[in-house]
Amino acid sequence: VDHHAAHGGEGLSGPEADAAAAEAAGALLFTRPCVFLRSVAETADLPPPGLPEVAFAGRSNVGKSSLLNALVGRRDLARTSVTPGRTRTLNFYDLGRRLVLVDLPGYGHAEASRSAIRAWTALVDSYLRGRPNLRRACLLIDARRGLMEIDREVMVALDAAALVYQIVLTKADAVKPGALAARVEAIAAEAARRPACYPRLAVTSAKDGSGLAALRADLATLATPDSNAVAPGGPAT
Ligand SMILES: Nc1nc2c(ncn2[C@@H]2O[C@H](COP(=O)(O)OP(=O)(O)OP(=O)(O)O)[C@@H](O)[C@H]2O)c(=O)[nH]1
Ligand SMILES: [Mg+2]
Repeated sequence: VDHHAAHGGEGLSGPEADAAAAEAAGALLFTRPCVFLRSVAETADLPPPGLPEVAFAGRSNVGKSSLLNALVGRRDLARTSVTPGRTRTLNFYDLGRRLVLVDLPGYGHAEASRSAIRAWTALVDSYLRGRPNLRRACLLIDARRGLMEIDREVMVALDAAALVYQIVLTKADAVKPGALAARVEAIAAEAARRPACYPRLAVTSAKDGSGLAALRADLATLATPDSNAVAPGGPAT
C-alpha cells in the first residue's frame, strides 16, 4: 500500500500514523543502552522492586535469550546456547533506566531432574506472583511447535496470578508463511479464552528481525517516561 498516494501525499494518518508513532517510540527506547544488572538464583537475592519489568518466559530452547538480544540489537548480552537449559538464573537487564528486561530460565527441559524442576518452579513462581513492578510476562512459543501442554499449564498459572502475559511466537523464520498464519490463528483463538492474556500476539524472529519493531512498540508502552525528555528543575546533564 502506498500510504502517501492513499492520503493525498500528506503522509500517514489514523491507525497507521498511531502504529508508526508507537514503533518510533519503541525504536527510541530500545536503542538506549541495555546493561546487565544481576543474576538471581534465590528469591532472597531479587533486586528491590523499582522500574517496571517485563519478563521473558517460555520452554527451554524457545529462544528467550535470543529474542532479548535481538530486541536490544546486541549479539551477546543474554547468553544463548544450543544446549537447552542454559539460562538457570533470572537475569535482570536495565534498558535505558526506563524498563527492566528479565530473562527467565526455561521450563520443560526434558533432561531436567525433579529437583531442578522444583527449584525452577519455586523461584520463578515466587518472582511471577510476588513482583509488584512486573508489568507483563512475554510467554514465548516456538512457532514450529505451537502451544504445548506445559505452556497451557503456565498460562493457567499466569491467569491465576492475574499477571498480564503476551504470547510471542519465536523462530517465525523457520515456518512457511501458510503454516505460520494457521498457527497464529489457532493460538490467537486459544489466547482469547484466557483471562489474563494480552490480545495482541507477537510473531517474531530473532534471526531475520521480523516482528521486533511491533514488539518493541508494545513493550515501550510499559516503560517509565523518558526522564531526559522533561526534567523538573532543568535538563539532565
Ligand atoms: N531459526 C531460528 N532459531 C532461533 C531463533 N531464536 C533462537 N534460535 C535458536 O534456538 C536456540 C535456543 O536459543 P536461546 O535463545 O538460547 O533459547 P532460550 O529460550 O534462552 O533457552 P534456555 O535459556 O535454555 O531456556 C539457539 O540455537 C538459537 O540459535 C530464531 O528466531 N530463528
Ligand atoms: Mg536463555
